[in-house]
Amino acid sequence: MKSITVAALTGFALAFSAPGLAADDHAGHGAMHAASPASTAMADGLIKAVNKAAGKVTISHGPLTNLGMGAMTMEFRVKNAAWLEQIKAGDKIRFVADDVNGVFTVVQFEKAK
Ligand SMILES: [Cu+2]
Repeated sequence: MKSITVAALTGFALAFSAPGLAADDHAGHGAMHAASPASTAMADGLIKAVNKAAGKVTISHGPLTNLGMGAMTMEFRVKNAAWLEQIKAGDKIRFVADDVNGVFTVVQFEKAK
């Protein structure tokens, strides 16, 4: 089930990354892992704090190319509050974030080693 979801996301990235990359070509192509749609979709993150009451997680993240964001530490909502039970400060994850109604939200994640 999980691998199916990842495959679907990768397919989504493949379908939409080409025009996006062309439009953003001037904005720092070197920062991206060029020609790798999978790494464009999944960013590296280090969990700094989990706030279950607020349904939010603070992540020190690598570049989020789909959001035009460089590496930084910031708070995200999570799509599924149950995910907050699966992560804790110090965990490394790979994740996809998106702008959901103006709120940066983790929409997919997996534990990283
Ligand atoms: Cu950020």
